Amino acid sequence: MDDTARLVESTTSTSSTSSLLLFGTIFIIVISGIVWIVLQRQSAAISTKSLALASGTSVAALQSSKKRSNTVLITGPIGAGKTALWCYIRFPENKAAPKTQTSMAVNSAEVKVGDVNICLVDVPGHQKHRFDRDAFLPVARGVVFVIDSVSVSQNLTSTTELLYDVLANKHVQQKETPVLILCNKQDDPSALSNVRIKGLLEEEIDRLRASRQADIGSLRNVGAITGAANDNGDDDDEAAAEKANDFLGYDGKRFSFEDLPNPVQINESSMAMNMSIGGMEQIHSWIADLFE
Ligand SMILES: Nc1nc2c(ncn2[C@@H]2O[C@H](COP(=O)(O)OP(=O)(O)OP(=O)(O)O)[C@@H](O)[C@H]2O)c(=O)[nH]1
Ligand SMILES: *[C@@H]1O[C@H](CO)[C@@H](O)[C@H](O)[C@H]1NC(C)=O
Ligand SMILES: *[C@@H]1O[C@H](CO)[C@@H](O)[C@H](O)[C@H]1NC(C)=O
Ligand SMILES: *[C@@H]1O[C@H](CO)[C@@H](O)[C@H](O)[C@H]1NC(C)=O
Ligand SMILES: [Mg+2]
Repeated sequence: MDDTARLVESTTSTSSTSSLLLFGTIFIIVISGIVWIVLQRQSAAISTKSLALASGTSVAALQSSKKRSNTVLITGPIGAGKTALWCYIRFPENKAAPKTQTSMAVNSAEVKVGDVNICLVDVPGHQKHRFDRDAFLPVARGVVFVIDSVSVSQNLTSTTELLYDVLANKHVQQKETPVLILCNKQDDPSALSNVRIKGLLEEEIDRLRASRQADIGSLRNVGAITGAANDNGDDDDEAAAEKANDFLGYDGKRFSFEDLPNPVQINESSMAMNMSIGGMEQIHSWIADLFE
């Protein structure tokens, strides 16, 4: 009897020790999570501030809800023609796109398109500006993703990764933000058509989403073995985990843009000529549709 009682007692104390350990571990994980979130917030805040300064707008103005609903964001890879498009919409009287150079800062301006006033934002394609892009995605009413139709097949993976980040963004998904993919530089004879580029992008997204799923699977295994106190590349792991959570389309079905909750339109454009390719009318009517 006594033995049994002692046995019971020792079992209880072992289980309370292990539950203490468990709580300790959970506590550490939660604290590191909070620290990570605070750090992320800070870097986002800093980049919002710097982009506001760069474009001559105050942070408060950028964050006001009125502006928010009017924002049309232009994004995409380096050299695709984002700044050319921004200039084209902003200065419609110019019949030829200006010679532009790689942008170092965000361009932002109030522009009247048809009957509506929009806040048109052009975020540079360089990877260091991804925080600027992520600061504008939650407030964007629509996103124009500009692609260089000439070099797209050589740069397919990097271009598709950028597009994936936009389409899988949780704000874009929740708000079902319309996305216009512009296959630009159609004046170039070696440019691929929008139909061809759509096929390439769908194929590549199909591949990317599978590898992102595989990444999160292996991350979970690594996490289980090494625990939370893994300080090499925690940020990257977290970023990868966030990306991998957003699986685009349906599992087991080949990816198609039509499977997304938000409307995605893929059109052709050229900034080099007088928009005779029909790009500008499409862009204007797509913008007008955002405000209906
Ligand atoms: N042929 C041709 N060239 C274009 C077209 N649009 C832009 N360009 C040229 O492509 C180059 C890059 O254009 P930008 O508008 O500066 O590219 P961007 O997307 O703003 O690039 P980043 O600011 O580096 O992210 C410039 O030399 C433009 O003149 C186009 O439709 N056709
Ligand atoms: C796209 O490809 C060209 C040539 O293949 C290369 O010079 C350029 O850096 C690439 N751009 C991006 C954004 O990867
Ligand atoms: C623009 O894109 C839409 C949807 O992707 C398509 O139906 C339409 O035909 C395109 N317009 C042109 C001129 O290619
Ligand atoms: C450009 O288009 C406008 C109409 O949108 C037209 O009046 C003008 O003549 C065109 N210019 C050239 C050089 O094609
Ligand atoms: Mg630019």
